[in-house]
Amino acid sequence: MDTPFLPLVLAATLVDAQDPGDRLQLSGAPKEIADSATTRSTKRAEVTLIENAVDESAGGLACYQITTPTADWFLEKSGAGLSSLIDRDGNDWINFHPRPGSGAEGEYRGFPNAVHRQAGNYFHPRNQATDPATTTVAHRSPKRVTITAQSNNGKWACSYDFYATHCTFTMTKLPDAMKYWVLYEGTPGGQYDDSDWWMASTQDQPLPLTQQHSGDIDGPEWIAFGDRRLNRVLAMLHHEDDGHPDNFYQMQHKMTVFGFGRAGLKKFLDNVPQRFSIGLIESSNHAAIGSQLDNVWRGDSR
Ligand SMILES: [Ca+2]
Ligand SMILES: [Ca+2]
Ligand SMILES: [Ca+2]
Repeated sequence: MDTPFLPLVLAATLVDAQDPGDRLQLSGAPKEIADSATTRSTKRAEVTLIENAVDESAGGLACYQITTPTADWFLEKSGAGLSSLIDRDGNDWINFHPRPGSGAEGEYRGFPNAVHRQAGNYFHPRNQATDPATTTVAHRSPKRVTITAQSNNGKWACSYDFYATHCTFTMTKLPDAMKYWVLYEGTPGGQYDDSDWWMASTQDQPLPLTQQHSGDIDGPEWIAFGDRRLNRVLAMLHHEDDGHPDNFYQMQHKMTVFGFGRAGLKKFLDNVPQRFSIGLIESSNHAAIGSQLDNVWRGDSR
């Protein structure tokens, strides 16, 4: 151990100079300095999991909290759905709350809200209608956290892969003759505004949320939601293109209702596995969003 002692200021400077993902070797430094530097580096560059978190904005429900450089994610444990997605400025783009009767102001919100009256209601942050699921931490590394879920009736299963840039939801099991959809019911930029906007792979100019979309999105299937106060979007990518409707409308000027494989209350997705990524991108430029989805999100791997 010939490495010279690193003063705290120098150690911190070196950590700040590191590329994301790189670890500084602090052998020889006092343990508390090394631990502090590692914690800071990890928080900036990697995917971290708190297994026993609480989502205060979702009525104190028990959650997994996943912290990444782009977002803080809250996965509600009993329903196995996302209840909050917090950006760097503290805005919650999902904004779920379970209060009965709150409707589009709270209890309807979430992602992916995938199983609706198909041998139960599953993979929705828990509201009064959600049936329980069981979740398991299947993988945990600096680059990825994977949480799997199975409905307690044993008929449905899915997984969530959290990466530094996005989360990929994969439906892995469905019962015979049942169908599902994958929804974003939330609040662009932290609250619904009529001036919030959307664009899609085949819609390169922003349209206000008051303008709906009906029908299939041509491949690559993606949609993005923005808020004019922010140079940032929430994007969703369906990795497997299909011809099923991907409809969007706003509900009561309180939340988005977007669904891959949805028209009205009809579900269309009928096979597994299918993958759906969601995340925040620090741009509102159509080409830049498309490039991030093609070059980064689509290339994620286990
Ligand atoms: Ca907004
Ligand atoms: Ca399509
Ligand atoms: Ca489609």
